[in-house]
Amino acid sequence: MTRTVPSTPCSGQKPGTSGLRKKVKVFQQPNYAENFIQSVFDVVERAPGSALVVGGDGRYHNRTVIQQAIRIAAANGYGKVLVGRGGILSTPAASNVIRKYGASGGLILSASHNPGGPDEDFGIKYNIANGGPAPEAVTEAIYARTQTIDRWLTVDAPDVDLDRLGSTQVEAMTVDVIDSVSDYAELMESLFDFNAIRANVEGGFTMAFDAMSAVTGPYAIEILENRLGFPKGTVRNGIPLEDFGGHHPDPNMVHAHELFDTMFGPDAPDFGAASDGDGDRNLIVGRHRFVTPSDSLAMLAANAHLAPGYAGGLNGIARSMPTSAAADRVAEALGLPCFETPTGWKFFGNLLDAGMATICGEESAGTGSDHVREKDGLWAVLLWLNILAVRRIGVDQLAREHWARFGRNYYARHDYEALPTDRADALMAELNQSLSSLSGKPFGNLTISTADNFSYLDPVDGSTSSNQGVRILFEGGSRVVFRLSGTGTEGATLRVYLERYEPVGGDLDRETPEMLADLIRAADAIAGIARHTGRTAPDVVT
Ligand code: VG1
Ligand code: CO
Repeated sequence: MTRTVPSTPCSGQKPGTSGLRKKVKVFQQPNYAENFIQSVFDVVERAPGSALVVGGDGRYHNRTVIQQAIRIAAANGYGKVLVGRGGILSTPAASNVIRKYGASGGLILSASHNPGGPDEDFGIKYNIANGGPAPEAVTEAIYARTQTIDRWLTVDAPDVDLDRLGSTQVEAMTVDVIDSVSDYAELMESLFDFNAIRANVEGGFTMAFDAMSAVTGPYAIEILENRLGFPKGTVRNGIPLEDFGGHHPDPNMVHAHELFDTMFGPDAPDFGAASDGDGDRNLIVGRHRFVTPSDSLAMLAANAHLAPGYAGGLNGIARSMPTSAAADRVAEALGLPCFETPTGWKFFGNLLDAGMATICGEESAGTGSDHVREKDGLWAVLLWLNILAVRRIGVDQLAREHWARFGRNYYARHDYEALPTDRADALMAELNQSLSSLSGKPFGNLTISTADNFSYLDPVDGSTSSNQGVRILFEGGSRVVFRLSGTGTEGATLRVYLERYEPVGGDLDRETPEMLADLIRAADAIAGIARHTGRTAPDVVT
């Protein structure tokens, strides 16, 4: 029997770059999660009796919200809920399940790379029937609904046993607990040359994969160790923990420093990789060679035809605006269209659906393709393994050959975290006001050519997304981008993206900080970072 629970709107339920993210304590308030889930069901497109996918990254509070979502879905006329065993589905696996089983959408419960635990973060994201994050028009409709909601619907049913595979009835709705890993592993086998990778492993190729006690552990163990033959122990921190072992499950030099120590140590394996809380990000580091995510996108695009799933070539490449232009140079050389979108995977969905782009990427360690509609950490790792196995070279050599052919985009991102929101807003407001007067201005030996605030016109549906970050372009192709994060849960995070291009024949083998030193100084002079925030150095450099 459906029960109507009267409610009133909860403030602050506007989804950010990737869903609604708040502290667990906020989600534990009465009506908070229920209101949001009901608002989703009230506005999204779905036929009566359609299927919904539900799963998360296993963080604290995951199981509670899954049980809430199942009861609310049953009361709202869904015919079926597909849920990963133990409530676990990585973000790319959830995208795959939505597509494979023709679900009308899915709820992905994750705060991605943010820490987990009773005092840390939780999140809910809705993905549409193509398997991708809801586009802005949908997230805005959901937000509008959260502001007027006056009830949510539920049924009185016991919790579903999430640890036992198989079907259960919840009133008229079926709940299928499915194996989280097998569909995904099968998809990977259809895209990559597992035999070539296995042969490389048998020939002595070694790797270390850090699952960061997050969702990719079971996927990585099954694929890397069981199916590809890497020895047991190749996957480190492979058991998903509710608090990720107290760490930030963010695969970068700061939070995955143990992997870095291994990869830059004397006994480094050939290849190192890591993934984030929900499995959609990837870190690639070769023996004594870090590959920036922007470079990884370019290198994967240039070599993707070596994997069976991409043997026919690519339709196009898409990157988010702050991502370096390294991929643009590959697109140009291959005669492919290249798209520049705002930050966040939701902007790639239309391009992928329309067949205009095959590979997409973000500087934040997100890479993916048209195989699902999310970025996909293990996919990127497997494409790298496939390419290295076919070319029979190491990461360092591949990178050097790439730069010799395309030039090198030295790149770094500086994050200033947990800033008082008013100060971060003041910095951005002043910067925006100064844009029209910046052209032609010199900063040290750099001269600004143009400055603007990025606005995106979606070539597929004609929608416009404005205010997506300030771009300062210098003569000669260097660039600084400023934007505020849309995924944090404490104060504001300022992201400063720094990029300098060295052409073929230039200085291709230098250290990134020294190559970016002038740009770092210019960025502070232009935006007044120290003046506004009192900070003289970033908290995190990636
Ligand atoms: C960040 C990244 C962005 C990414 C988003 C979600 O957003 O910059 O590239 O798509 O996180 O990734 P923001 O607004 O904080 O800069 V995940 O792995 O957290 O789903
Ligand atoms: Co993520």
